[in-house]
Amino acid sequence: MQRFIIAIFSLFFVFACQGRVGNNSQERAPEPGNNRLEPPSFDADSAYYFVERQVGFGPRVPNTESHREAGKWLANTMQRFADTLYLQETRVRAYDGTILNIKNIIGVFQPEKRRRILLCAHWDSRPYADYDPDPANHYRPIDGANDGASGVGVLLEIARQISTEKPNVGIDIVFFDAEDYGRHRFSSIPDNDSWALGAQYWARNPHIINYDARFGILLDMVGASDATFKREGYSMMFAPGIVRRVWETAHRIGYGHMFLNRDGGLIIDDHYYVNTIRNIPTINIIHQDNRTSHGFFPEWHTMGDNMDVIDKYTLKAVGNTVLQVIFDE
Ligand code: AHN
Ligand code: ZN
Repeated sequence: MQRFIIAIFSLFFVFACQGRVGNNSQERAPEPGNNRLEPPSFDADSAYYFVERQVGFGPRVPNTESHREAGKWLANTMQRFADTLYLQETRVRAYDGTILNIKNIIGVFQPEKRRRILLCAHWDSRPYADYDPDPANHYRPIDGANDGASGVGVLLEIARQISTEKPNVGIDIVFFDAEDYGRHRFSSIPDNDSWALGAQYWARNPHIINYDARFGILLDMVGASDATFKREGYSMMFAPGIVRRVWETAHRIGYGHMFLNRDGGLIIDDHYYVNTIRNIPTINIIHQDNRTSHGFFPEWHTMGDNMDVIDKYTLKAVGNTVLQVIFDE
């Protein structure tokens, strides 16, 4: 840990504490240039373990002990793999007035590279199972094994892979906090940008001033069995070329049965704010399923979103696709 910089901002309801925690960058060989690289193979057992570890802390709801402990573990784990770790700690105001202590966790790989790709997922889990079939659960927090932990698990495994096998581009992995503190479905309070609070904060206050990337990929609900990914609406609006590239890559390496050439819905998620506030063309790989009323996987926002829904094959399909895309750069 060579450097530690703390900056304190104070906005309306927002304080910030931003720390650069550690730097393991070493001397490097000259830029490899444009040689085609073979991606490493994604280890689905390792990704599954990363999902299981997160869920083991309990629901990762801001302002709880489980959230704090999981946040520490995620930061430590990312620090083992990344060249530089940034922690962005702040307070945001939820739709119901609760002040949430949140932490965005950012791992930077090959910071010297100018061409960069952003990969992201949310690490918090929802405070309420408001779609649970049993009304007694409607105000209980969820494990969020798929909704939250799966995207982070896939990205931690990608982080582990690229710590030793380096692509031609720099990679920034951001774990956003407080994505899932959005308005309870039975609340009378209006929903004004109540989702993706960590992403909204980061988009206005990136870890590096004027941070930019060629494009971004958000992973959300990428671990359930029989997952299908449709072309999400805001991804098509802001980054249609990236959707095409990622879907073509998935088809090329054998996952065409999951990455469907069909249009899905418009989903307000972390990528919406990365696109609209930060102007980085960012897509969302998100499991959409027309067979449910809400359009997501059946256990979405229920107590059933636990380790039982996680399928290593889905983690592997998404992990290998994203690895292939970044190694094709
Ligand atoms: C809305 O339902 C508005 N957005 C869904 C975003 C989300 C929730 N992703 C995971 N959980
Ligand atoms: Zn959710």
